[in-house]
Amino acid sequence: MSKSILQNSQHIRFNPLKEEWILICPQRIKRPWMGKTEKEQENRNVTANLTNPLLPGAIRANSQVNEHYTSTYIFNNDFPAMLPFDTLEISDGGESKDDLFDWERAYGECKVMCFSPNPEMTLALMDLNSIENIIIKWIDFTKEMSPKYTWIQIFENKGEIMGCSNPHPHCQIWASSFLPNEPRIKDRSQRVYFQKHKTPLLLDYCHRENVNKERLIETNDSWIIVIPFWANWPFETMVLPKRHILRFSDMDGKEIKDLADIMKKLLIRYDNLFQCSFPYSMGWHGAPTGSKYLNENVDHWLFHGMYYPPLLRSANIKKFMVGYELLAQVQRDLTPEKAAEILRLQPNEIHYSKRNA
Ligand code: H2U
Repeated sequence: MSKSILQNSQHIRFNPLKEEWILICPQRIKRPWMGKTEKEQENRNVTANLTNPLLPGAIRANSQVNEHYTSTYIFNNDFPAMLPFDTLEISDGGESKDDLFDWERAYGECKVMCFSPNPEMTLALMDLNSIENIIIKWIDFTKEMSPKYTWIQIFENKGEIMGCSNPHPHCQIWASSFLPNEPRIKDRSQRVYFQKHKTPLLLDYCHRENVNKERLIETNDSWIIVIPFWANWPFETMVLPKRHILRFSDMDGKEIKDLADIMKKLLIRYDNLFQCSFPYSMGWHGAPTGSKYLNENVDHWLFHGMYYPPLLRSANIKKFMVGYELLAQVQRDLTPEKAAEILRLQPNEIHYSKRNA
């Protein structure tokens, strides 16, 4: 691979996981920006805001009252994106297999999980035991739901810029009877790679990135974090296990502790980068579940996490996925290697807000 071409000249790169190409144009980063800037910092001070429905004891939109929780708290989303299974009996079953108008009902369960009773807390500022506790809840929850659902998507939208409706620290869990697009494509690409190489695509990728180090941000005994070679978003990262873990449920105690540690380090680097509470969407992907996938060989899968932050040049200039991205394919100007270099320069232990404490 010519390092010089990849850093200095226009080229396209292939994402083998999603079977798509990305255009990289490093010289465009120098172009002047007179477009939209975001407002500096969202106001995280929501403690006194009694209308916050995620607070302990708060009354939610459907008039239910939250428990007076002291660590994490899970409740059913009052505006679920999917139909509960018990509506199956009363449904007309009316699905269609028409080639042009194909559709079926969307069954599933949607939950909201508060990370902390403190509305100003973020994962970057949380102590390691609390992060570990969140990971354990994610594991317990996926174990409980996986016999019933094909896909369990845990995701966190952080920051107004990412469409998050409430700054109170929380994530969502959407369990569905169907396999959504992203994991459906990843299932196919990893299966094809496994058939050809007899090893999992992402485990091979993890080992190559761990040796190469150019895109490596963090590493510990159990995990690495890289900016993928094919990353779409400027500071997008991927969390990969060093061992062949298929799903959340495969992690041992040491891997859980190491995951909490590496997540916190990444999030401190993110916040330090533009000295703001860094916005992102993040989530986890492992082998699909439900009776079909739990009973078949899914060794082509590797459990992994993704962070998609929208910011590009500063706390108030974001990357837009518009014209060429919508009509042709994603393009980026900051190379993944340069973005990794910039993130590695940030401290990963001390959060900028604690520097003078
Ligand atoms: P986001 O901030 O990522 O949108 O997640 C908050 C979720 O919380 C959202 O899906 C739910 C919304 O439907 N919610 C309730 O279920 N009840 C409420 O009273 C407020 C918000």
